[in-house]
Amino acid sequence: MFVSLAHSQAGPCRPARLSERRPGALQQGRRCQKIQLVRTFVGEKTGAGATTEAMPEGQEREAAAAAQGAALSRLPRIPVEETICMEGFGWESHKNGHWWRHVESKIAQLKEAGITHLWLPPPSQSVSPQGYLPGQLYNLKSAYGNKEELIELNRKLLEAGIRPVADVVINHRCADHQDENGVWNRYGDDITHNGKPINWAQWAITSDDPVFHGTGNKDSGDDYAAAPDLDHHNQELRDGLVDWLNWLHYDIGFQGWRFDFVRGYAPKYCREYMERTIGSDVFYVGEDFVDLEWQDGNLGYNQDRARQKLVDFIKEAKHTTLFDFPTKGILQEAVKHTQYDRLRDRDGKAPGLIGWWPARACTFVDNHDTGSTQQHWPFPKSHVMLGYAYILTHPGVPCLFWEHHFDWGLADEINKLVSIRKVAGLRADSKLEILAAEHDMYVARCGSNVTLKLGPRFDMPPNLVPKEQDGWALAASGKDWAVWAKKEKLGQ
Ligand SMILES: [Ca+2]
Ligand SMILES: [Ca+2]
Repeated sequence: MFVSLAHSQAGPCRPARLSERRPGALQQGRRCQKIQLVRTFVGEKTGAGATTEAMPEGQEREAAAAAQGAALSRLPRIPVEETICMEGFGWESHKNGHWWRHVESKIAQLKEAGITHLWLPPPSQSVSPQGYLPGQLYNLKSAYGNKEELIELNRKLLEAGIRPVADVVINHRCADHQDENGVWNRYGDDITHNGKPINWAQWAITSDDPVFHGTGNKDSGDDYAAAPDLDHHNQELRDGLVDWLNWLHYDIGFQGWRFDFVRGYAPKYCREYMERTIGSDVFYVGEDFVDLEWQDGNLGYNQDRARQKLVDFIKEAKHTTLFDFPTKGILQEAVKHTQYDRLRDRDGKAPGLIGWWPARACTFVDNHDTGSTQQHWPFPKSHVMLGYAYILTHPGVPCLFWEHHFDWGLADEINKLVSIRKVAGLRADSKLEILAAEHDMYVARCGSNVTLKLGPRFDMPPNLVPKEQDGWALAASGKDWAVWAKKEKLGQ
């Protein structure tokens, strides 16, 4: 049996507040419950291709922004492989009312955490307070705060050496006005800005959107039920989005993009949005909550089709990483059922996206959808640190979660693992050697100087125990996990 993970795309699945405008989107939000995203994916495994560079647009705007006093400090680019990201919010962070200011108050702790990037929630005005039903893209008055507070937050993050990443929701956009049939498919553009106006009409909406009466081309990806899907085939629409992204970069201070619902449009457009804005060699991440395969309610051991789908997208989009949903799913099933043999595929590699394309895999334990207050697909609570021990000692770009740090009291333990990763020089593309993967024990060595053991088995085979005489020292441990590092790396 092939069972879809019912992808619950943040905002629209939750009832929006009645006081909010655009009832069209509100009504359609209920349809989201019925989405079944079951697809079959085929293709070939691939590695990274050659790079062709396109110059980002909008650099001249930097000087203009400086003249307006909005200049933001710039940070040197760091290799994507050395990125350590954190999701800087949970599902209900908007309830704080001043989230931008709240994050600003935590910058010292964020710096201590050793992160290089902080992913912030969608910044634009939105039908749903979480931000995933955006309307007026240039209006940055949101449930998280206002434009001035956001610029100030980004400026302070950059001063602290942390690059803010914007959550870019561009598969769909909620309209401001109804057409003659009462359908919400006409857009306003209420905020004065440079670049193309985005007061779009039905032409900007895909013609196969089942609800919003678009007259554009057919969707280049999946439809999102709760809102009008944008026609990314349309050059004028793409130009408008590029202008907006460049404004977010040059005027507001964002240094990377997290592409929401990236399965909703073609990877070539995703590539264009990177190349025409911040450019290549920068950390980006896309969210494709890919369907995993299940048999009789059990997660299949082989998730090649899921990771193949992710690889196919990355190959065409070229510059972005994707969230490694296969790794999360497999790891948490291994923990739940004591099936650590899941953690090695038939070729002896890691079974998630990190096994095939580690430099383009963004690993995580939970996010605002899977965990937080939604709990759609949470990692076993008792073993969250085991999850961090895995992602922080393994290849891939790790993405921490705000709530684990600030609400669960795990900051010290996670910081220690981040520190071990940095001191040992582990990167997204470090070599991984899986030494054992049995039902109750997993042992792996990453980058030749870090060893991880997972699972409840107490006695490791003597040949697998990292020995002091070989230069190993226990660096960190917790429930069912232990990490050793080479002593010279720990400064011992
Ligand atoms: Ca739609
Ligand atoms: Ca779409």
